[in-house]
Amino acid sequence: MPTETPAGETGINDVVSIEINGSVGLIALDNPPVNAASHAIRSGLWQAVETLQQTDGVEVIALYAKGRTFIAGADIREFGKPPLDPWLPELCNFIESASTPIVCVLHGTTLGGGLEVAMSCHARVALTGSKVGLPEVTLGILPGAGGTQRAPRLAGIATALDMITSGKPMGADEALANGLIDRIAEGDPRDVALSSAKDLLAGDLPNRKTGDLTAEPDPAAIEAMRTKLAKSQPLLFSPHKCVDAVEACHLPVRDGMKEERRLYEECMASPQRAGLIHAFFSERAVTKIPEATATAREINSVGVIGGGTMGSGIATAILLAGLPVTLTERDQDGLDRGVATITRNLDGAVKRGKLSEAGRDDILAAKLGTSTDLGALSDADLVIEAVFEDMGVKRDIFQTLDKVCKAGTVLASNTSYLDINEIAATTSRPQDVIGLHFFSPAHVMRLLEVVVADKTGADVVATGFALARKLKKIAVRSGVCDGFIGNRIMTFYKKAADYMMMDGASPEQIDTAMRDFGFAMGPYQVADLAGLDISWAANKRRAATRPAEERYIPIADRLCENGWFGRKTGQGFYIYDDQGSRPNPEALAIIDAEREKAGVTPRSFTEDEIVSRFMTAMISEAVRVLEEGIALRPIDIDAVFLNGYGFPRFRGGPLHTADVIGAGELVRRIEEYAKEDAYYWKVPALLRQIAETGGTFAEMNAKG
Ligand code: 3H9
Repeated sequence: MPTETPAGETGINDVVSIEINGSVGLIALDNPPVNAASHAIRSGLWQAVETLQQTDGVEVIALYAKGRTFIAGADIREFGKPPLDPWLPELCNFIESASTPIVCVLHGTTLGGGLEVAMSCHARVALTGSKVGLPEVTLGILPGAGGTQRAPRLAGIATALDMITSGKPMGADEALANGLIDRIAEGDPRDVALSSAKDLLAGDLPNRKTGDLTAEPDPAAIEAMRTKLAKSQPLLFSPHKCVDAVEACHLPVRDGMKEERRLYEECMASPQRAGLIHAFFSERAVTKIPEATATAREINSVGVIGGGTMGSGIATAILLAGLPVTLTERDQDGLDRGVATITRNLDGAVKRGKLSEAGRDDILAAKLGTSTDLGALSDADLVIEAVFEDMGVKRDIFQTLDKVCKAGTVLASNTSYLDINEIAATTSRPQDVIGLHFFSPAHVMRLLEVVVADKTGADVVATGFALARKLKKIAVRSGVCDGFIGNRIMTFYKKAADYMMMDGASPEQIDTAMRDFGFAMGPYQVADLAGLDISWAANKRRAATRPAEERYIPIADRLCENGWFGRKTGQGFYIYDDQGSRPNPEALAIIDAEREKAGVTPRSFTEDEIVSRFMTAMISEAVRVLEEGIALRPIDIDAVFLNGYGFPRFRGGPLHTADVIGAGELVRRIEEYAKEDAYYWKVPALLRQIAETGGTFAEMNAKG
């Protein structure tokens, strides 16, 4: 049914319109925010091509999109729902077989199904600065609308394999060099569509059906990719299927697409697909917070207090985002160390191609200031304190900041555990005080916990989220508790690991089991990396309030008493030297001695039991964090673990995993484990309720 559209355009439906301009039939797509190929886009586009093909005088069709991008992919929100005709593969084949030549104009990010539509057109023009890619693999699937068949025909098998198995987009220049597009142009999508259509008609642009081309056979590239993936991604499902699909490109295009469809369906049915798509939406949903409508304060200058690893990493992240930073330390030595760390971090960014040498020199010369006086921060819009975890020291700093900073400065603490309410109460402006908890290395890790205290102003919360956007980080809102969302849950599940270690599992066995589950590192590798002295300090702080019923495992403390703090001292649970790392026999001897002292007869653990206890502990504390309102929704917890704790992305996060295991099974496990330790293993009320009502955490997410 045609709808109202701007002059000259006829609406095919709400999101697709056509316009006749001489011999050119223009098709415009308008489906904000990213022109996803929804059912309306697919059916509208089909109808638009059909209409224009049958329109007298139209000799060429040009397809473009309005808004910020050409089609950024199939509409992921439709996945899992009953498919509605026309399917994207059919639409692509229909476009390719059109009797009237079709050119498309790409701008923004033409991804997945968007690039598949483009590759089905007879010519492609991309606007300067645009990107193209086939990121399906990051969602646990493969390009399912001919992408695995047409990309190798245009770009060659080796390039197609790289782009499809990595999911990484490429710039227009690279796409042109690889043959994925035919031209780069400047201008407005509609204007370029019009001029490109005329060029296609005049023979100034190639007019080809991609499916008619053949891809040069390259069995070596296929084998090399299989070998690489077997090593680098042994746990993932879809990258391997991507290779199988590309291998079918020697078949006629329609036959190859049948094989592609079969493999696509296998990926769609895989639980990894559900986990990866959950991860994608979680990372976007976390920005939906109660303070989202408040206006963020403007941040043009930042002060960072503390030049240790954390403070220097935070300063680096902010400098890389283009903001000036004043770093303060207690003395010149501290400042020198901080500047040296920042310089090393920036050198690393240059090496990784994230920054030019001139850019680094400019940052060091013009953007980074230093001082040993907190008074130097009087004019900063935001100050982030990153000194060691001592409430007394933090109080002194915030009292001074209260005196020296201008009105309206956002005063943030990077504390990992301490009470932001208590810190805020030391100032006369608690509304300006917030927790900004970065993860080390702060210029690399994507997570930022924005910790909202009782009196934090809504605009200050919005400022934390705006800062995260500027730093390209994922901000998650957390309430105040010991350790906030992430460290609180980690402290709890780390105990489950320690109990298994005490009862008979070795640290290496536990680490291996969790790596096989998909974690980047096991808990003892993480502890060694973070520094055992850090948790030792926290253990001492908590000792006075530790309930008598709690089973306490002092093994890591014993290691620290020997001066073994993990990686930084060359040994902890593992030994670190030129040959890499290996289990520390002296740590194993300490474990044996502690077992004997406690009268524990070690027993054996299977990998399944280790994973089960570890994950059940993680999930039960995650549910308590949710019950107490520390996290807004299950997805906030999932986003924290995916981005700050190396949680396997294909498993979607702890509470997505809880849905996979099932609340009933989790309750059963906790009750079983509680027979040995009823203090540690308790069923959270919310988990029991979900188990009894047959609900899921996904339903809680959907309610928001
Ligand atoms: C595919 O194509 C399969 C085919 O091969 C086969 C089919 C048979 N669908 O990221 P942003 C939403 S699979 C639905 O914040 P940015 C997103 O949730 C697809 N919704 O913006 C958010 O919504 P909200 C392959 C989508 O500018 C809003 O758009 N394509 C989709 O930072 C803005 O997103 C991909 O994997 C979608 N496809 O980044 C591309 N994409 O405002 C996935 C986005 O309600 N998308 N939304 O939270 C991206 O990588 C980024 O969104 C993009 C824009 C780079 C496009």
